Amino acid sequence: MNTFQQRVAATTAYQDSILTKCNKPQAQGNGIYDRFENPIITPAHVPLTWRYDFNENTNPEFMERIGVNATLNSGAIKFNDKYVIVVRVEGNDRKSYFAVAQSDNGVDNFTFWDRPVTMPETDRPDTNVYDMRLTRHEDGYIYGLFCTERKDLELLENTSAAEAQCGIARTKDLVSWERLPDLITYSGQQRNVVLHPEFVEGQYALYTRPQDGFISVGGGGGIGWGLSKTMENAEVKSEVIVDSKVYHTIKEVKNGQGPAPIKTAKGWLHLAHGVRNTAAGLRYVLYIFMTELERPWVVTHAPGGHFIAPEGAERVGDVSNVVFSNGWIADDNGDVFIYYASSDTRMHVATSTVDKLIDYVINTPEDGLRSATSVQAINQLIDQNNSVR
Ligand code: M1P
Repeated sequence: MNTFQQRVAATTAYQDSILTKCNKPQAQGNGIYDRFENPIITPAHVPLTWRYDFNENTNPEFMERIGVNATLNSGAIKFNDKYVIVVRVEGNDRKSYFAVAQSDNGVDNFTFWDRPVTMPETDRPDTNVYDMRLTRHEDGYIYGLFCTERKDLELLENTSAAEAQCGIARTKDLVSWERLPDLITYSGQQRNVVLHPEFVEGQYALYTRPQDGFISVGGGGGIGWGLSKTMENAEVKSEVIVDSKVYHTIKEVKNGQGPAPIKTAKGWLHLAHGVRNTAAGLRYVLYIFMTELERPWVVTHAPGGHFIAPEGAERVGDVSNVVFSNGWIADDNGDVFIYYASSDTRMHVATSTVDKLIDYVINTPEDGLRSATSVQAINQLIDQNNSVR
């Protein structure tokens, strides 16, 4: 075999070994959810035909031509009985694009569909698109809401000045996407916008994240809520804050809605990310809360602290000390698959059930916001335990 043939064989065999690897729950969980041993999607999962020129004449060394830097923040949906995620694939050129991958069991053997998503543009082309939230809406469409980033043209001399807004597309098959105009709000910028799956007061309902700048949410922030008469020209005229950022909590600096909430008998279950600052930079963790069924903008339960924080190898990557989720799937039998990215680098899954998550939101003490109240909560638990032991 010549170099080309050897490299094709070795590269293909390596990828096959990754694509067919089984995934098992980690040995010791916390009873709330199970983490899994292996990431579910990494750059090595991306099809070789997207990365390599397989023509021996033009690529005799079988060199990678188009590299993948990271596979992260993925939307998720059950589609044709498969666990389907719409992955944010980030190339070596720092541009992200969407690509669909599917698995039979939701925890391993994810394989990408034939091609990445061709996302139509508006008349203001996107520089970068990322972090799609999928919502199967009761109007019959699957919506993908994502961040569209463009250069801030008012600050041309600052090469980092950018503008984030909410891009909107819809589909029925996850292959052909109809791009709709970007969401209009009256906040400076938007990221982490999510469509609620049901009409509320006869209108489309959106979770927003108003922010003053591209990175900083400024003085306001929090997970917002607003209504729009249409998605063809979506406009949220006023936003109320559902869940604020709070001093000395896991969401002191900013927060954002994760995927669309899951409807349960007790209320809407929400997964979100909270951000705080540290000497080592921002730390992103996931948390859960519940809102009223009839008024999804009213919080009923807010367990204190994080639900999932970066652990072990998850702590290191392109943007270290980050976990981020914009996709989860609730099966009809109550199983829940939580898809999360670690350190803006690779995708993982954790599994739980709707019942466990309801138990968690109802029975985890709220953040009392002071060290003394944390100790009170522990003492109350010890007292309860002493009475039953
Ligand atoms: O780098 C961590 C995350 O930062 C942003 O999230 P947020 O807007 O809440 O700060 C996003 O760019 C997200 O993609 C990224 O994972």
